[in-house]
Amino acid sequence: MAGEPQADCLFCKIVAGDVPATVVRETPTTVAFRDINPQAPSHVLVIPRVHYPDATSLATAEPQIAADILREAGEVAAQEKTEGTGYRVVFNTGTGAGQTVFHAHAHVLGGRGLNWPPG
Ligand code: DGP
Repeated sequence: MAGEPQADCLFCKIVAGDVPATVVRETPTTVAFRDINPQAPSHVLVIPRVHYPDATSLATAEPQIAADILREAGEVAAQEKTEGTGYRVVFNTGTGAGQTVFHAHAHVLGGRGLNWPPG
């Protein structure tokens, strides 16, 4: 059923506590944890507890939880003290855009100057 945990999903396992992660914030609908391969001094992933394969499918089915992800991205940035340098929220969507884990997630990057356009 839509939103249900998927047995073969890494991020569902992190939500369940079956795979360890360095969790920095939790809410009833979201979990935020440090990326295993950080691309900036602060690199945190914010994910919904429910399983949708990407941000667009999450926003279509559960718009309030998609909004929760964006609000939490800002809370993470504040907690990580990246306001001074700014921060970036990224939703890689599709393999061509670099998505490798097909459970919706926001990358929250900060702690250094961030170039535009990204690679
Ligand atoms: P993306 O490429 O946009 O699908 O981002 C997936 C991110 O997930 C990538 O930056 C690396 C991160 N990642 C992959 N496996 C693990 C893991 O086991 N633990 C943590 N904390 N992050 C992971």
